[in-house]
Amino acid sequence: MILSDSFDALYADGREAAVDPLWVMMKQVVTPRPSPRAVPHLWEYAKLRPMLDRAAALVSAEDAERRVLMLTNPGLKPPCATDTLFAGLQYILPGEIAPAHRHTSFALRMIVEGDAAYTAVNGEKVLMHRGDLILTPSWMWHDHGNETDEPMVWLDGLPLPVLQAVPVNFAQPYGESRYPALPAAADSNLIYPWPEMRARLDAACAPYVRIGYVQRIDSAPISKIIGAAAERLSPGSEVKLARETASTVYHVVEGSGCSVVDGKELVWRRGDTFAVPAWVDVAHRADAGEAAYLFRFDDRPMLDALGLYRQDTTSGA
Ligand code: 1HN
Repeated sequence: MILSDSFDALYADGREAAVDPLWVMMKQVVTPRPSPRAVPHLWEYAKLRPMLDRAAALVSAEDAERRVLMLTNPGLKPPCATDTLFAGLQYILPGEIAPAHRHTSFALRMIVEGDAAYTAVNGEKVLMHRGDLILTPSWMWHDHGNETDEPMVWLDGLPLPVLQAVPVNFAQPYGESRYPALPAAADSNLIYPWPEMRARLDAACAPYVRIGYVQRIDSAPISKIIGAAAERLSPGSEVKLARETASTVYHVVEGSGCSVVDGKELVWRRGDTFAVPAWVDVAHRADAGEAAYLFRFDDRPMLDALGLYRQDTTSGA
């Protein structure tokens, strides 16, 4: 028996035995409210766009495998745009190929700039246009290529931070740069063209409307982890959203305005991307003059499946 014990002695012996006292960190382990490490943050496209060209001068899409500038949340480390979501801007020049591979992670892409470069997913060659949403389901071979004469930029969204924590993500290269593919059918389940979604948003006669993306074939969620939606704000309109345990990455497809996220004002325009951490107050306002269209992806399907999704119904509209 130890005659004169002390906290320090116990903690030191504990460390050697690979144990630690919970009571000194109980409040950090279970906080009174969700405590994301992500902070509200805006990435301005005008600042990032020249860096994509600089990256392209330094590394080819082939050598990079994926030439992506990660949007790293200032409260976190790469590859985190929020606590659970990865976001990155991918760049592909005319004539380039980002070689075929597959991984366990689901990925989505929102096209930011360019016209008709392709992603081939599991044998379907999908041509991409501004504002289109493209899905890459888990474990499907995919390569990207640009047979046009202008560069293409898109926003990649993956649940990488979750898959690192679990950890279940792994990837395989395909033996050749391209996986054999034929042109995708017009009603492919992998592409959700912007004009269709925009028309649906415009048809809803409300100052603020949000429409979720679901799979074309059976209206199933686009993935079990990540959800996506598009929002429209009429010119000059405002909306206050309920706090939720999901975190979100927003991308400005058209228009300009500002969002107040956890008290921080983010002034955005077309091409910008911003992070909304879990459980913060969010309000959007579109500038007068033209409607604003926002694309968003979040981790709500995963939280729903785990029984962890909550909204603060006392906040928001
Ligand atoms: C990936 O495979 C792609 O296939 C994009 O285009 C972004 C970020 C992290 C890990 C894999 C792609 C990625 C990625």
